[in-house]
Amino acid sequence: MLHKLIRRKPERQNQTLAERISQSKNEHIPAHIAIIMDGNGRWAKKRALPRVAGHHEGMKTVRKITRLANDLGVRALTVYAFSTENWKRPKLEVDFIMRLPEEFLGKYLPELIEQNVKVVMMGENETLPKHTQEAVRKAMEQTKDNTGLVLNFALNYGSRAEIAQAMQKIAQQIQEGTIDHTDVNEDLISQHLMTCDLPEPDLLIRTSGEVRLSNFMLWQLAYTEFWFTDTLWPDFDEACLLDAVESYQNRNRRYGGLKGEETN
Ligand code: V07
Repeated sequence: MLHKLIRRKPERQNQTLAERISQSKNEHIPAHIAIIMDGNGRWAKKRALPRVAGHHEGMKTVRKITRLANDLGVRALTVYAFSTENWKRPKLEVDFIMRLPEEFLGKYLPELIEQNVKVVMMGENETLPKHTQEAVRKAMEQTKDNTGLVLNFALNYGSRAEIAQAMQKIAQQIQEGTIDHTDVNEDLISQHLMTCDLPEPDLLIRTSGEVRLSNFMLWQLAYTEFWFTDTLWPDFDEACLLDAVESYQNRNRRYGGLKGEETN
């Protein structure tokens, strides 16, 4: 009893990053983290910079967070880079954003390869600019055999469209007679989503104070823990990711014995 009071773990906020990382690794690490990277425009506005400066800074955050997630042993990291709604933004802003995959990969693909990261994307590829498609295609090709973190870019992605597309594929198979309508169950639907090769997200992070899903992974997030923060995406750093992971681990520890009972 007494030793618990005297030899308490140091407060996590006073620990160095390295200490927090190694402590987190001793506990259950979320296998899949999904992130809605919000607040790039607001970050720029606060500095009287153009919105695109915020998107550019946000791109550097993706690199930073990928490196830490991989180091922690996270298996998959999905980042919402561009939604089907984002086409409504001014054309010049969209044109700039669509150059970011090339810039990101031009700068960071060598280190992603070095870190054994596998790059994949989900979303409607065909309506992206050709130069964007080509950059992403090359990165996926060059990293396809990597066995470390899967870095999944949601690019021109919308969850309802994804579900509708899965339904079309399933309906077609029923019509062709390769499956029966009674074969349609949760597993079959999951297998037809763009995330069919990934575990379901354990942790969803949304930055910038917005508390909604915005058509992101609606099916896949059914049992996911949510972490919302006011931090703007360009300001989101290693300590912020550790805050989210530690909170996930605390919840897990608290409810660990009650899986499937009070947690649903
Ligand atoms: C984008 C930066 C992050 C904040 C959110 C909006 C802007 C990295 C990529 C990317 C995508 C595919 C890929 C490699 C990198 C990216 C878009 C926007 C469209 F293979 N950041 N980033 N793509 N932003």
